[in-house]
Amino acid sequence: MNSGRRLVKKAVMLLLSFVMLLGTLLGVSPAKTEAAVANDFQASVMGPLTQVTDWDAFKNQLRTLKSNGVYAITTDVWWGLVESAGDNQFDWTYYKNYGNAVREAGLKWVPILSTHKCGGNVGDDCNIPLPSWLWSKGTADEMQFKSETGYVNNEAISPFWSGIGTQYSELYGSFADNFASYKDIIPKIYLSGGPSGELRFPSYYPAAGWSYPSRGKFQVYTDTAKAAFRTAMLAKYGSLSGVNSAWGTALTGAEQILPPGDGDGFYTNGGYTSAYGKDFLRWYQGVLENHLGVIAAAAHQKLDPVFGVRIGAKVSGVHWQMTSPTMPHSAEQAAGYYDYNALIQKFKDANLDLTFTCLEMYDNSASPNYSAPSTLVDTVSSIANSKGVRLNGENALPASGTGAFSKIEEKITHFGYNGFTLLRLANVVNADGSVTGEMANFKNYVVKYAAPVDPVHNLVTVYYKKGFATPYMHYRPAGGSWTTVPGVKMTDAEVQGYAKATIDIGSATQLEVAFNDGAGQWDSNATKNYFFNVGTWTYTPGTNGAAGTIASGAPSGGGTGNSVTVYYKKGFATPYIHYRPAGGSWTTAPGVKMADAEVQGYAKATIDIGSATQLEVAFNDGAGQWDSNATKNYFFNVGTWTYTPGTNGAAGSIASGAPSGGGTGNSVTVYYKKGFATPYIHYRPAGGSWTTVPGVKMADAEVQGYAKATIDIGSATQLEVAFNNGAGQWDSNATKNYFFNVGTWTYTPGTNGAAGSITQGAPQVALTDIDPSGQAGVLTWLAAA
Ligand SMILES: [Ca+2]
Repeated sequence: MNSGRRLVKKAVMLLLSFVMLLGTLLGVSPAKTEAAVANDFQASVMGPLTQVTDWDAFKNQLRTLKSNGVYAITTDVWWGLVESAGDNQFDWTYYKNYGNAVREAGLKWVPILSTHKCGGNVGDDCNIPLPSWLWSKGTADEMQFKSETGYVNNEAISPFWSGIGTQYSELYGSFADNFASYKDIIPKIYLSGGPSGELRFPSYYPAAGWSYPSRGKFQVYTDTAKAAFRTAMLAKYGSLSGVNSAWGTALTGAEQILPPGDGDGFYTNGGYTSAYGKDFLRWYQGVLENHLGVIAAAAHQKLDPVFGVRIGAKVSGVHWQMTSPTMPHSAEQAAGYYDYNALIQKFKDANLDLTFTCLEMYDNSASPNYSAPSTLVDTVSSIANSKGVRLNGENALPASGTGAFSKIEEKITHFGYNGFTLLRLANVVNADGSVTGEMANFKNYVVKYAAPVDPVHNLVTVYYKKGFATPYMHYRPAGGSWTTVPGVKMTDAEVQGYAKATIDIGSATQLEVAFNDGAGQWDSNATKNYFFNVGTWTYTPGTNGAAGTIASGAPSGGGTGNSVTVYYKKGFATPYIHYRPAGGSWTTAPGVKMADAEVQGYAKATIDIGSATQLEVAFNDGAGQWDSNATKNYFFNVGTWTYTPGTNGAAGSIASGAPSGGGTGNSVTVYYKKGFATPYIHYRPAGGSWTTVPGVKMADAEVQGYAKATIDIGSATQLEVAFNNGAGQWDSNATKNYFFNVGTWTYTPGTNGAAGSITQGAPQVALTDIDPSGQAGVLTWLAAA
């Protein structure tokens, strides 16, 4: 017995050393010479499973997370809540309230698109089944799991049901449609791959009679599942005789190709080491791999164009029975984990991040648990490192004390984790918003590794309807200090009859205002201050000293009118757009200079045409040279368009939408925090050719203090970059290139030649300080005031 255990352990060690050796030989492993997390590491916390009812108390808890350095809260977005009324009848109200609360607290929000049931598993304190209408879409045999002992489980839809891709795709698509305006707070999205949100079979379900540390049950005993196994084996070996020959069996009919009839015996009689056993276990895991491919494809199609963030899925840490002398790895195998190398390769192929759990646990290899979670975390993390799969960690059970948290620290630093998500909010924050005794451990062992996040810049824009001819705004961020009376003079707005100011209130969430004329006369007889939440508002004074009123949004005729965005493919190096709204007045020639677009090689302008429905345009170079020999004006409907000039004075062409960056391939957007005043990006798609030094000059981003480039890398999945100033000076003493996966990233140079850091997503500045004319933004005005 003992020697058997040692052998298994030895085999695991050998596998480990082999994986590490392989990584070293191939030079692909980000294995660290010194222990370190990844440079974009962030610490997050899981939200409660139960629904929030007291939003103010919840926001208090979130602010406590924020003030303790936590980056994001992860939230199960329950399918059974949002699509319960009927197929494609979505109600996202609750989660919009949730996103608003997260935004107000200054945190990021990581939604988990939870296509599994809430309730029935370890730690579940909720009961949200899947939408009931779902079960009429197919038969129970297709849609549910059935175990060795005949237990039917509906925690998640069986991967064998052919309708799963459609339903998931509809859910993902509706989420994207409804949460596009929350893009600024969503740095990552998780998919649920099965029960408890994990890519696995429901093999260890208490309601089915399972208790720790028993191995669990195989789950492929519906007719649909058995038929799939039969079909796969006949396809693999060509015929029944081929199957018999491979397995050393004498089956007389294909219907005899079956999953193990006696799960315990499959192990105790050694069947799991037979050709049949290996084929079965490989196929069983393959069902999960295929499922992961289906949901990843749907998610990338629906979510990538809207959010452009990393998508992740979760593998369960099935750590018991690993070293059992009679049933080694039987619990993992019933869950669907037979070959972690192949499983993690599927994450790589599907372009998904991997979340793995039980980072807080210690090995306890004694009978009857045969539990080796720490060894398991090492195995899975090493494989992910060697493949370049990004890792996020979780604890399996509520973490308590320095033992658990220091174990987490050991794992995240040894394997360069990109994130850690603590289970769960109540573990570190009390209901009243105060911290629990575990918060200090969480900070000391985990949060302290988080990459610094740029300070929050909440912006409030106030339009003031005149009223005072030269209005002043005396203000303070809620809880902050007042300006000196009379405050700041408001500037004339782009809408006739209004003045306007945009105020950066930092991490505050409200602006308190008293309006005056700069000469001692106050609004509403000086009896009232006004409060504005983050966002854009229009204030109309009352008459005869009465209190004024506040409406949401810009005044009509301003930002709420019809809008046309035109991308101009250069063409003229500094193009101008001379225009009028259909039926309206022309700009004075040459019109407005177009700003550089976020896509290389394009300029861009967004024009408010009020209630008009078309924009008429003539392009020119600002110096008397007109497009298409000045023979033609162009008409753009409301929306976004890309204009490409003709050659030799011929008329240009108009395509719907923004430019793709020059192709239909994968796209990487990099924000560069200045740093070099005029940064250049020298790059190549992974495995491809470098640009000619110094590379491409980065355009100013729509966010103050940043430059930006969007690069099409075709079918490559990574962009390799070296930054420089276009004049021979390179970032980080020219010692380091940077790698960016598909998506949007923000790069911050290091100081004194040190390497820079990369964080996911656009910079954390609200995007309202955009100025399409390319002139100074409102923040500049603030600085001058
Ligand atoms: Ca649907």
